[in-house]
Amino acid sequence: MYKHSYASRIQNHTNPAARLLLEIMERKQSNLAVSVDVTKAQDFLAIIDAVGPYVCMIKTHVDVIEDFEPSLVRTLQALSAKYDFCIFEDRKFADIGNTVALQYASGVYKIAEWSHLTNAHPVPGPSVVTGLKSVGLQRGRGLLLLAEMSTAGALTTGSYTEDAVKMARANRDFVVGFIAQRRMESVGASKTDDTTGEDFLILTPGVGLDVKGDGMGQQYRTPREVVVGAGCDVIIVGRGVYGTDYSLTAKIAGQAKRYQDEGWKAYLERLTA
Ligand code: 5FU
Repeated sequence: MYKHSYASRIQNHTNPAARLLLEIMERKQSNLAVSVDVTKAQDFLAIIDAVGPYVCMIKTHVDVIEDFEPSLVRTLQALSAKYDFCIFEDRKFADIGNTVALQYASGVYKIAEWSHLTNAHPVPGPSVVTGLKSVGLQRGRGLLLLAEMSTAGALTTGSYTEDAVKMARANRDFVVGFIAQRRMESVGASKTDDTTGEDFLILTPGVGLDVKGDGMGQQYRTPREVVVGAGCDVIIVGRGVYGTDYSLTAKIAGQAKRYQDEGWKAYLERLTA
């Protein structure tokens, strides 16, 4: 059982984005990230306004927003300061170093300017980290590698996952952890997760209290299964929080509080088990 508290782990990280996330989790007593996957800027902002008090992080897919304008990220940054949450653009970079550096810094979205954390598929090899790091490190940004996905039949297994962990170990100033379904410290190590002396942030999508899947390959586990059973740090919840009617902001806020409570209760259970 991984028993290190979020507060005690701040000192294990030099990366400013990793430290900020752990500080916010402790301050707000929240290990909940809400993934705001909607296509209208108005809905996007209304959901963030509703869930803001309950989350440590807002995860975005900024490229699905149909009426995107640069001012939207400035509003997002203002909400991040108002409600005290980190921003994680779930971009899943997966190209050669030079291209991902351009995609991260430039284009319509200029992700490096506003997103504390982003992520990358390990598939191109270490150069994907080199490219992103050349843009993000100087800005105090952090990277998560996709070591495991939540979908049925995902190819992110075995030696692929092990190689993702190796890539992270070689870049600990910038790679702060993983998108994964369990802890990763013991992967390729002969010790248990809590005795390696390493500290990766484990952010886990595929979390839901009411359903087990979405009919399109997504697989859900409960916050307790993810945090106590698998030792993960941050639960990422999308549709489980905001459903399909985005105008029901009081209900959305209630769901966010429900997931915050469940996630934090599970964390306390892990610490004291
Ligand atoms: F890397 C991953 C993964 O393995 N599974 C995911 O579900 C990312 N995700 C994201 O988390 C996905 O792109 C969605 O943005 C979110 C899950 O949303 P849901 O509505 O809770 O299923």
